[in-house]
Amino acid sequence: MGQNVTEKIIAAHLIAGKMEAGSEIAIRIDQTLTQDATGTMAYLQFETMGLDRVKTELSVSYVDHNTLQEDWKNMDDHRYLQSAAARYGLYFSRPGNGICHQAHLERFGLPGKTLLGSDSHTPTGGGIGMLAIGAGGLDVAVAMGGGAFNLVMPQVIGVKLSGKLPGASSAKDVILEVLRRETVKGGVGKVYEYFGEGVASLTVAQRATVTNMGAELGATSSVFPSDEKTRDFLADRGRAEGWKELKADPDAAYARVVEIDLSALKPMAAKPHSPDNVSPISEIAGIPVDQVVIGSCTNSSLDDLAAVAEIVRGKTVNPRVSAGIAPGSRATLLAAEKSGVLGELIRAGFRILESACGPCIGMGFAPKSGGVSLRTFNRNFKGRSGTADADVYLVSPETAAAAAVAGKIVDPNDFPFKRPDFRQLSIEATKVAGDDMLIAPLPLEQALKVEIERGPNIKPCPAPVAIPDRVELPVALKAGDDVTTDDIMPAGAKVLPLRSNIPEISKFAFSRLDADFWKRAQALGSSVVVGGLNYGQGSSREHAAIGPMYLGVKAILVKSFARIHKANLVNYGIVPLVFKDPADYAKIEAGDKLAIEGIHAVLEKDAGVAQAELTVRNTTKGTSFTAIIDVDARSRRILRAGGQVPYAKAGGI
Ligand code: MIC
Ligand code: SF4
Repeated sequence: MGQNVTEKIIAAHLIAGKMEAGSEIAIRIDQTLTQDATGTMAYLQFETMGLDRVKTELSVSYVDHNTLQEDWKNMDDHRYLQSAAARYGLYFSRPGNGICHQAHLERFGLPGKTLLGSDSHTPTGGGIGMLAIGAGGLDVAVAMGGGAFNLVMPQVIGVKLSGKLPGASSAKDVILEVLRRETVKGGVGKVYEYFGEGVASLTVAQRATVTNMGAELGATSSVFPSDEKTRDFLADRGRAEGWKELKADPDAAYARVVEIDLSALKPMAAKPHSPDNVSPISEIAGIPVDQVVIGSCTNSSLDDLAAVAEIVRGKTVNPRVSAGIAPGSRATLLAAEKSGVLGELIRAGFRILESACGPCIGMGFAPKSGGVSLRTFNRNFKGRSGTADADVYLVSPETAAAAAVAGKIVDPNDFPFKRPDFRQLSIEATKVAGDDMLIAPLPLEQALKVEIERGPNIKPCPAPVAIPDRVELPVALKAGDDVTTDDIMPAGAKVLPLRSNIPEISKFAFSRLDADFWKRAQALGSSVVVGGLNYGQGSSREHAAIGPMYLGVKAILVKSFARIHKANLVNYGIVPLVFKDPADYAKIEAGDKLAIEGIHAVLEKDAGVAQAELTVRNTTKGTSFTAIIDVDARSRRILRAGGQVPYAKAGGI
């Protein structure tokens, strides 16, 4: 039988395992990317491997998250990253060059390659036909060292596109429709592969919007075929030789097919506080808007900025709206300048923010208290904007622009609109932007002489300790469904500068849910956290595992996990447990003590997940129930060793 695109890329990179959905596989990684908020930990871990140079085809270290330099901390991180890149043979993308996913797509993305990135939106690369996967920094460090990436062979879901986007409907509306149907839990263990005649009408930038926000499905990745549009994208950037065609065989199969008629898509929004809480704009039209922000790795291409400029042309941002734009990359910013798009935006009253993550990660531009903010971003979890009681709606650039002018949510089709084509200008701007803000890897002899700069903000990562065979753990916190990594370890201007300092950042663990968590957990010594469905959705930040680990959390017991967070827990020695019967969740209260025995024997069993059951006794209530260690046999060996670093040191692969 024929293969789909996902299977073709995996087959070409398979090191171990069988390509059967649900089996453990290991794949070779061609490229890696890191960003500054996760990068310091990744390079600190890479340093402990004792290698002279990265072993990938290409590795890039980006600085795009922590660009607010309130004091020396972020700058210390940047300098550490720059010197580590020079020392170990990586490209370094200087702050200002752009958001990692946008900049990587434009400069390094190649169809058919594998990319592992320490950021959950790494699947942006799927827009150009890469198999691009988000992971914790430690997994990326292993890949930089030439190690395989271990994962469960995903189910491949086909998304069949037909028709063409009408009027002011946008790529964002495609992914919002997928989220509406599939939900934020729907994608766990899956790759969404787009196919059908509708694909040809979408530019690579539009495809990348779709694959980027596929992360919100909880999916392992999302991917488009590589076709003429992909070739044009590469050729426009002087990289035509990197193109190759990649499409599913005519008899390829998908586990399931989702059909979307692009011509029937209307502008939509994800309402507060979840990316899958999607409604057509017609149902929420009229809601007064206080803030509009265009940008983030989802919607910050020249196509996006130009669409906004078209809608606001000759008009002014409504007096009740504070509007901002953060272009995705320096090349985009230059193209916007050359094409007159930037001038039109400035004239209309947009505030121009730097080419970085900025407001998406709560780095400035927080909305007013109780305010309504329309953002072209990918996440609207409560409080992520920096304002706890703000209502954030995720929309397309077209919808955001219309609201900026109208001062309320309106259908962008109410405005005269013709989608502009600035391909030629984009080509010129790319040439002008060049590689000036990218520092290329040094030759080995020079690299070996580089001294790594370690300012006082750079603290080594504390080592995990293996779980004992028998534990009695008090429940330090009982949380509900859909706990996000922003709940477990918030970001924002206050916390992000502490990403390289675990003892300090740990004080913010679970602070969104309970400000005193860190004190209580520390006083308890060892503890367990209980949660509901889809625990750990959102970001790849391993700080959401390292922080709790540092505070003595030994296990997390929930109804289900999000993929990347579960892998991060394993890497840092925290045991991920799921209730065999979800009804047992209701029988536990915060403060109860849970006793588990015979943990080591279960961790040592070499068979599948079904073998990994444990009896948990609630010694406070005098009840007992079954929990499952919800990971494959290799991950159980890692847990037995106390985490990925001790496992690798002991020769584990
Ligand atoms: C995010 O969007 O939450 C981030 C910041 O980009 C994260 C990474 C991080 O927490 O550092 C992500 O999505 O992985
Ligand atoms: Fe940056 Fe936001 Fe994209 Fe995360 S989602 S990489 S914070 S722009």
